[in-house]
Amino acid sequence: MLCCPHKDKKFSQGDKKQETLRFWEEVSIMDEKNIPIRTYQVCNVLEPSQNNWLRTDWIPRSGAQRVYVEVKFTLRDCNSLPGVTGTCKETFNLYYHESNEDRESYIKESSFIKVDTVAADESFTQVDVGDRIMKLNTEVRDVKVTTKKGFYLAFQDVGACIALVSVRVFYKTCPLTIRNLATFPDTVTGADTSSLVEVRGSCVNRSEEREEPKMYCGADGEWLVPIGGCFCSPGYEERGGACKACTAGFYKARSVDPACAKCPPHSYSLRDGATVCDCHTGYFRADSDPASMSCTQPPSAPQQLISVVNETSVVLEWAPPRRLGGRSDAIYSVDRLGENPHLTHTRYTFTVHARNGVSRASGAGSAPSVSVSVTTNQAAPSPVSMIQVLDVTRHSLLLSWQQPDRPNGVILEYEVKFYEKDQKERSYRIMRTFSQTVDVTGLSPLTVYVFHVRARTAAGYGDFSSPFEFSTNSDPFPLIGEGVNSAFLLLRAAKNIYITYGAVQLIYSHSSLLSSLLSLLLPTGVKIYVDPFTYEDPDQAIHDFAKEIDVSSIHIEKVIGMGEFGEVCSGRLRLQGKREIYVAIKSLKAGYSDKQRRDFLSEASIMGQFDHPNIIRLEGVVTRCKPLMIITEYMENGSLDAFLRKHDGQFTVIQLVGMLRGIASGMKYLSDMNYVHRDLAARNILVNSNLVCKVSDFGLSRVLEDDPEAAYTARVGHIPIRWTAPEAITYRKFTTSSDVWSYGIVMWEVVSYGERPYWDMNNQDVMKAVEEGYRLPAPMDCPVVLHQLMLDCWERERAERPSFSQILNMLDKLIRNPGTLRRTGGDRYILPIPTGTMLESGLGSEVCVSVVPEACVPEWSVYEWLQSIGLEIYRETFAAAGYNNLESLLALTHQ
Ligand code: ACK
Repeated sequence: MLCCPHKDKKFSQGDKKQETLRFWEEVSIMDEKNIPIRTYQVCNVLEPSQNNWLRTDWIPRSGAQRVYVEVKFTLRDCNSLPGVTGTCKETFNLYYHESNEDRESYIKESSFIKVDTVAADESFTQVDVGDRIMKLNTEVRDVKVTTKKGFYLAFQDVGACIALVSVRVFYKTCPLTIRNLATFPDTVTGADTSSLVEVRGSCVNRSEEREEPKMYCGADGEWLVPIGGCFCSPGYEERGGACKACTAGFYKARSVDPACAKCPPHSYSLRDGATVCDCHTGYFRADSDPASMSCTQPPSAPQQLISVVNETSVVLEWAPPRRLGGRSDAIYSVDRLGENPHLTHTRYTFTVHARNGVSRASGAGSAPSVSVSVTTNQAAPSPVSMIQVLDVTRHSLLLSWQQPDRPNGVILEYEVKFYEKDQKERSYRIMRTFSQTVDVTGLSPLTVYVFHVRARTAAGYGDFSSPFEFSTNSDPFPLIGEGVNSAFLLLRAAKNIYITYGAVQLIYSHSSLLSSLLSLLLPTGVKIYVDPFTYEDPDQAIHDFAKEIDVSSIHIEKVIGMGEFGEVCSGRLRLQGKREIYVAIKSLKAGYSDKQRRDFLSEASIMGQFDHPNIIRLEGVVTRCKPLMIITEYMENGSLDAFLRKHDGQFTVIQLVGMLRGIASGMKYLSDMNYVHRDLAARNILVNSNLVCKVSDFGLSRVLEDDPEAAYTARVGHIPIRWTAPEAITYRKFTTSSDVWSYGIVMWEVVSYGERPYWDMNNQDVMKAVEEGYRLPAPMDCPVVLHQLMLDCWERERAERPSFSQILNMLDKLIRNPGTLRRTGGDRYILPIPTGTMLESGLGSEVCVSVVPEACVPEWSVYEWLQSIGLEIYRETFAAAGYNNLESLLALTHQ
């Protein structure tokens, strides 16, 4: 604590001489330990228009981009100075001037740029050395210095009574660190308070790159978002952040192996750093054996070889060797001594050898073997050369064939072997017949079967014919009825073509049929969103869901922004018999295509189905004259992200939670309607003058991806990576649960007052980091419970994320018990990043990356289908009635 810097020269009580400092002066004083220190003081409080400057020497910036200036000073309270009127001030100004020169003797005041006006937290009223009444103030300001080699600081006094005690100028770095076996150097932070410096790490000694190691150095000197890393090289393992050699008796073969392992049986390592263990004498390792496998031996000879002669064929049988050598890959080879196998009365000697994977490595000459001699008798018939089909039905094939060219005796019977082509020979059937035809029955309709035929004489079976393929006929088409039947036919079509995105999407059908289908299945009172793209005629959808407004009742006032299709204006709407209201008017710019018209109006068809205080309300549309317009309620504070940035730090936590509650309530309503938003982000939330937040933007992006055509062409969809759940990015699984993920990101945006999620990281790194388990840290002053709720929304498994109804309950509870919002996490923290597989790639762009839509939609279970239409409670009922797949639903009757 400093003692009394103003002692010598300031006003002191009872001192009538009023000795005053005219300019900044260097004054020696004693600190509280009576050690002399130097201060700069000024105190011209009686004279108006003071402008006294004090400047530092040139300060080299040494690579820093943002410097911090910590000023310690004392300041006299004007009220405590007798006789002082309006001239006395209680602040001073801090300035800086960037320069390459360290010898500028005179710098014009006007070339200094103001950093801030600095006021004291504590001023003092009396000089009383003994009581230590004077208070030392410490204020820190930061300033971006990027243009020159160094800078000067200056202090401008405009009539205060101040003593500058110390000025400390510093910059921040993220300190040298090792993460995931990569070293990251001491790194100077970026120029702006929200900028991140991307730093590549280098693998520590004896390690190699797993994936390029990277981290970001945050403005406050903290390392953020480690990605990638290194593995210890073969022969080394991680110990205490370094790679240490495996000790004798241990080895590590691959860098991906987590640690050194004990040598496997029958092997050893004598030196440190072994990548593989050597085999004991008499034991071997095959080239393809992994280093983790025991060393093994070749097998002994096969045992108990016996032969069974069937006219001209011989069946040999033997038992495995007594010693398999510790392996399971024994193979046998048979050598034959003697000519022409199909001749009668020939003597042969067969030798069976046993080998395994280390037979070659063992260097032993011939493989251990066992032999047997046999004599054959008569030649078998030659193969049947052609099979024909005489008749086909849905379940049978009538086949015929010719006798073999060389029967070599009287044919006793034919054997027909056949199987479904798809099944290959995994399961086959055999039929025997004396004639040259067979009626094969019990077959499945519209299935390809493969047939082989062989003949048998007294000499045994000949070889099978080559394969012949024949297909059965298809089932006839089911009857198409009226009413209920057509609804189920549509259900079948829907299953085959496209069921997706939370509603049954029936393509090429009229929505009234959809309604009839749903009315059969839905309990009354459940309202389900109908996708306007299921309408054959898009104008029909607009007329079903939106009111046509006469253009004369709209009064456009000014342009407030640009939308996807053209300008967004504000204005007034006066409908007959109603009071005038403020509205937002989106218009479709001239020269649009049919498709653009349809896409533009689809937003109104979607919005028109919703009626909720947290969903932007559609007033109506203008489609009968040009330009086409969509009229919605007016939201005075515009979009939420810009609004929060403009009012950084100005709301209470309860106000922020109130906004989040509104958004959650709107999203619960949408999810109850089975509508999946897919682009939930603060930029798509609008705020009115009462701070009520409403979900908006039911526009184009979904339409593109939902387009059934798009699924079958290489059409490219746009996904806002930072807001989108991993499963929606990787395989387009957009569900209410992926909306919940986005909601978690919106929470983060709100609590951080519109900060960009994942700051200025690129999309590819965001995907990788999220995939590796990284989650956004709690924003400054974020209540722990809110961050926990965000983390719950970002569960990798979508089934584990909360529902909007649970989120809403949670927020209501927090609002009722604001005490729970008081605990904040303090410092930011980084979640550990588990190692795992990485996303292969992503194409980076500012907000969106392009993905090629999937070519087909996975088949749904009955449960998934029920879930998609909000009727999962009937799961048991359906299952109990035996409806286990969508196909089985086709058999449902109205009764
Ligand atoms: O952030 P903003 O002011 O809020 O800029 C965008 C712009 O139009 C383009 O979308 C604003 N906007 C859109 N709809 C409305 C509305 N219903 N009320 C007020 N502003 C709106 C949005």
